[in-house]
Amino acid sequence: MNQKLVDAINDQLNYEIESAHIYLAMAGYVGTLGLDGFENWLMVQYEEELAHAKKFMAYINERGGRVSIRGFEDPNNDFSSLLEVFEVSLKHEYTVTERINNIMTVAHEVKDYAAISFLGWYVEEQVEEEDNFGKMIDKIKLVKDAGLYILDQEAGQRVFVPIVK
Ligand code: OFO
Repeated sequence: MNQKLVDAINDQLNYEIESAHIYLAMAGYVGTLGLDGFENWLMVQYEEELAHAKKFMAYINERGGRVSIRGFEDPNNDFSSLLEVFEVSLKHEYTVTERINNIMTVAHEVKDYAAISFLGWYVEEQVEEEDNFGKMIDKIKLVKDAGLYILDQEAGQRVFVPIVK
């Protein structure tokens, strides 16, 4: 695989692990609010991000590239509300979408059609990620405090579904 493309995918692999930590910190904060369901929801998000990272890692290896794992800055652990957590998350997902699109641009530049096909999964996944967070923001705004308990029950039902290739 073209080295520029390997580097771009490796960079995103690391960003997915960083994303996992961002959501882990959010889950910790939400747990202190007594919202166990939302804590579960964000822990599922944490697992999803790790799965995204593992999928990138497997692909680099499959294509004969070299993976390089890096460290990253501490995630934010201080928020003012559940709504803020989800608003920050949606912004984060917009950034991820932009990053995936940029990798797709590199894949097109080097005419790596296999990588274009592989990256298509992430393009679709980002549509789902943005939708998940966007809808939850709408619901949180709608229900206010009384309904938050019911929404917390719903969030508690979220289950991590492993990626099937
Ligand atoms: Fe891996 O999509 Fe969210 O960050």
